[in-house]
Amino acid sequence: MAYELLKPDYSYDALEPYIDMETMEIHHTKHHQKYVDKFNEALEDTRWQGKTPEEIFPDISSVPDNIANNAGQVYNHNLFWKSMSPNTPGKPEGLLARTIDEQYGSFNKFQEKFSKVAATQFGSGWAWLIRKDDSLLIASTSNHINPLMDISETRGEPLFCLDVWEHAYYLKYRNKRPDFIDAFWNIINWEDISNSFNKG
Ligand code: MN3
Repeated sequence: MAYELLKPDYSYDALEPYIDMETMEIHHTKHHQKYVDKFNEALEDTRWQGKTPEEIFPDISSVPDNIANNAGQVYNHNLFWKSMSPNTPGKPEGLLARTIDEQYGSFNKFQEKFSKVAATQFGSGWAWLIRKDDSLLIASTSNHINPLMDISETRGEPLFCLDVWEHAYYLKYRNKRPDFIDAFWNIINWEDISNSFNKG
C-alpha cells in the first residue's frame, strides 16, 4: 500500500488573506505531493516498505537519505496543514495557555520568541512548538528534520509547526519571511493544539 497524500480539511482559499490560494494549491498539489511520491518511490523494495514516516523517525539516522528526506517532508507538511485553521479562537486555551504564561511570561512574549526563532532559521526549514515531558520548547530545524527524529538537536512531541521554506511564502510575501510569520499567528489552529496538549 502506497502512502497517500493527506488533504487539509479546509479549501485552498480558506486561509486567505494570510495564505493565498495559489500558494496553498501549489504547496499541496506540487510540493507535498512530490514528497509523497518520492517517499513511496524511495521505499520500494527496501526493508522500510510499508512503514509510515513516524515509524521511521526514531532510527532515521540509519535509513538512506532519499527515504529520510522525503519521510520528513511528508510528515512535516501533514502537521503544517493541521497546524492551521480558518476558524481559530486566536489564542491557546486551558492548560496550554497557562503553561505558555508560566514559561514565557505572557502569550505576547511567547509569540515574540517563536517568531524570532522562525525568522532566524538560516535557509530552508521549520519552526516548532514541542512538548517535552510537561513543558514547552520552541525550536527550528533545517530542511526536512523534525523533533521526532533521532538526528534532531531538540527532541519531543511536535504540537505545531511552521514551514519557513521559501516556497511556503514567496509568491505573496516575496523575501519577507517575517511578514509571513506575522500572518501565521492569525490562522494557528489553537483549538486542536490546545486540546491535544490539555489531554496530556
Ligand atoms: Mn513546504
